[in-house]
Amino acid sequence: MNTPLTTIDALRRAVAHAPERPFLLFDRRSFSYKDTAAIAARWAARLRAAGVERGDRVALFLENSPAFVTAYLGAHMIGAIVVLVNTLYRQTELRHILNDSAAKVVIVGDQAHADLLQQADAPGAVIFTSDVALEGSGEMPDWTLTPAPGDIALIGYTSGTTGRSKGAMLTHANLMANSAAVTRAWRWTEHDRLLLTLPLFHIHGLGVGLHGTLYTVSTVDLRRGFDAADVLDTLAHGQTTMFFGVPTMYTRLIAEARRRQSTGTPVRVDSMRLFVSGSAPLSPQTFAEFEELFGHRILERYGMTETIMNLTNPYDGERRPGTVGMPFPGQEARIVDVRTRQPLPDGEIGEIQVRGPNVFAGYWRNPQATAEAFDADGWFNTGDLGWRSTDGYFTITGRARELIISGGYNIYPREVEEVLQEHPAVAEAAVVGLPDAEFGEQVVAVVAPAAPVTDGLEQELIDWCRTRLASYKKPRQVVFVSSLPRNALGKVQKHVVQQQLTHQAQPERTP
Ligand code: MLC
Ligand code: AMP
Repeated sequence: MNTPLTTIDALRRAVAHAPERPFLLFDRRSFSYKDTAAIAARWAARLRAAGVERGDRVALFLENSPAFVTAYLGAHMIGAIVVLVNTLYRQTELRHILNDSAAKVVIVGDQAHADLLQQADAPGAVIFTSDVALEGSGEMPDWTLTPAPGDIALIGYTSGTTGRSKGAMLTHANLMANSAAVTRAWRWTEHDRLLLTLPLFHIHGLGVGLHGTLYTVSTVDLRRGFDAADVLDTLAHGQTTMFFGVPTMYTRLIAEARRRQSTGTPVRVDSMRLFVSGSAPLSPQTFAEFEELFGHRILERYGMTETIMNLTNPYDGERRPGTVGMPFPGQEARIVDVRTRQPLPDGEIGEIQVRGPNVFAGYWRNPQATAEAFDADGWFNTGDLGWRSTDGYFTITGRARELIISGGYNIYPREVEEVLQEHPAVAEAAVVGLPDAEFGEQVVAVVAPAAPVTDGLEQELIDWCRTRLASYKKPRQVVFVSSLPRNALGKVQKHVVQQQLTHQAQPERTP
């Protein structure tokens, strides 16, 4: 098989090679590569009828479904750029992302999501998934409109330090180079079956799970979401070979396996060859507990929206807990001093920089942010801190930017602070991440109120955030203080706030 340079090359190659092979399994339905191409072609025609042309943005505000996969490929068939939208996003995020990307069309699965767009006053013509029949027609697509490798395939919004998220532009060439590297490193072949419970609207589910499947012409068993019991039941059926997840999923799988064992139900994963974890740090304890219960050493890897996958533990060699391994084939990584930007020797902590054909084309309509993200030699500044061992394993130790990762979802404190500050009872607010057993980190808000605290204000502030932002960004706790600690320049000292909360300093109740 030749090497595909775009998602549509990959689809076309799969249809030529194995037209009847199942690409997608969903809700007891199977979609062959040929069916998928035919339905995608129908989406392409529907989008063209809506006036979408090459380079126009098509936003997918969709849950995991065959409609997501076929609309995604259909948009690519006519050279359109797909904008990924987390379905948990609410007014603030929707308004910004759809305005910033100037989406011509937004595809939704139901009226509730269309209503959310209307409430957010978001631009773009709304198309419902029910507009396009989910049946293969047997007719083959017109492949002549296919995109070029350098065309932008998708924009993934990644929260920015300023509170405004930035659109990372990934080209078809980025996506395919990354798939080539990932599938080679993990020995992914056409015989694999991936169980995918991650959302397709982020790079982990889409850029690794779906693209890897398409690239290898294998099969993906796609679910609406993650459910530990359902995953264990599926793995016991003996057809799945791979599972990719975030650390929260692994802690839930461990809990479910223990529950079953306590009732005498064995946990069977005989057909599995690979469990991968990423998007957030996997603790060595979870690694060890999983190995003990499942007999598999989880392969931890490290990636980001801007670069898809960067570093991976080896498939054959030692999978070292607490580390994220080495660069994928064809990619480079190094550690530089945070201030001097000079490369550091092994063992010293600095910022991780990466370079390779997987690295994105820049931020959408934001040349300044793009320029700041790269150095003169084309190294991308990841904003993550870490070190490299003498035998080449990278360990992530922290983040140069303020970022909370909860269950694999990123939360920028500034975005939540801005929303809190809009509430009349809030004089000032600081948002920090505290350790959380289930999600890794949890969002905590420290608020100096504008007037004495009234009963119910904590819940009111949580609800205030919940209606304006994705629900996972809402504070789990609100701590009231008389004022926030500031340095001589007047900047809030987040590390002091964090230390006080971690050491359980008794917060003041009234200012
Ligand atoms: C859901 N909730 C969360 C949460 N997920 N709260 C904090 N952190 C999270 N991650 C909240 C919801 O807001 C909701 O609150 C309640 O929990 C129930 O929602 P749910 O949808 O039923 O939750 P659940 O299905 O259990 O979700 C947990 C999860 C999910 C771990 C399965 O968070 C998930 O799929 N995470 C993966 C995210 C991901 O794909 N990240 C990759 C980004 S790409 P309420 O108030 O409504 O009850 C990337 C690059 C790379 O990072 O390297 O991969
Ligand atoms: P996103 O911006 O959503 O793409 O998230 C990317 C960020 O997730 C990275 O910059 C890291 O901070 C974090 N991340 C991804 N994988 C890992 C990992 N294996 N360990 C620690 N952090 C990770």
